[in-house]
Amino acid sequence: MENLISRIAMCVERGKINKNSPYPKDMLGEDGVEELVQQALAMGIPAGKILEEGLMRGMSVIGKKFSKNEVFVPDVLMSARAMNIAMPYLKSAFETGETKHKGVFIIGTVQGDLHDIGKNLVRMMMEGVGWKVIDLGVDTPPEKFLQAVKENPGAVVGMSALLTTTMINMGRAVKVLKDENPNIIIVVGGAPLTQDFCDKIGADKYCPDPQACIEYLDEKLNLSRN
Ligand code: B1M
Repeated sequence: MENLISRIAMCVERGKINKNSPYPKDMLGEDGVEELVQQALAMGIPAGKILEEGLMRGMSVIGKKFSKNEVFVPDVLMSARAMNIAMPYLKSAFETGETKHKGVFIIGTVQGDLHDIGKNLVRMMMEGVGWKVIDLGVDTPPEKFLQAVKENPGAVVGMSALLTTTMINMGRAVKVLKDENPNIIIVVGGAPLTQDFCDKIGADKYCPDPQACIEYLDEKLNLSRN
């Protein structure tokens, strides 16, 4: 079992998407993330373990290498694609089968920012615990968040930012939303954020990971007892 999890981590790190993927060349014809994740689920390995100890561990390794200029943008993109291919399989494993939604959760990566792996994880986990999620994608301008809220009164908004340069756009989006909807709940996340930054831009809660988001909203909206 540990071997399988380590292979998943290695395939994410190397950007090996699936068996048919021609990259990387030295792994031609070998199983990739898509096959290994399905095998792990079939063996009964919990989706959370596959996510944290396999996929996210591989992403963290490539992330550190990227920081040290040991790999380049295309390598990281391949890893991101390898990680994303696993999401639909994990999503169905996380699904609770609950039919009544907890509410509507609108999520997007803020304007100027193209990172979507963290956002996709939050989306998947929120759906898994029963939220109806509207995903606005990446590079989301404040007006797009506003429009989605108009179409879904009472929705909670989640924003993700991975760059110090795009955090400022998160502040703008929060202001636009709160000016028109003072009672709206906005949760924010992404590696460079802090609770202090969240307080400064007037969002409601900084969530370091998807679980924090789930727990905060359960408590705030008294949902865990429903
Ligand atoms: Co980018 N990138 N990147 N990148 N990239 C970082 C973020 C960086 C830290 C790497 C580095 O230099 N050390 C750095 C930012 C530096 C900074 O601002 N301080 C950086 C840079 C500089 C850039 C470019 C500018 C590089 C360039 O072009 N020269 C460029 C910017 C493009 C743009 O957005 N306009 C760029 C591009 C890319 C790729 C396209 C190659 C690719 C993104 C692919 C994709 O997302 N589809 C990429 C990647 C993959 C990374 C790293 C390696 C990994 C990010 C990631 O997906 N992590 C990253 C380095 C690193 O983090 N070590 C890096 C895994 C993911 C699960 O974690 O997103 O943090 P994360 O999400 C977590 C939590 O933060 C939280 O939950 C998740 C699970 O725990 N979370 C939330 C996230 N959002 C949340 C929302 C919530 C709640 C929790 O509520 C709503």
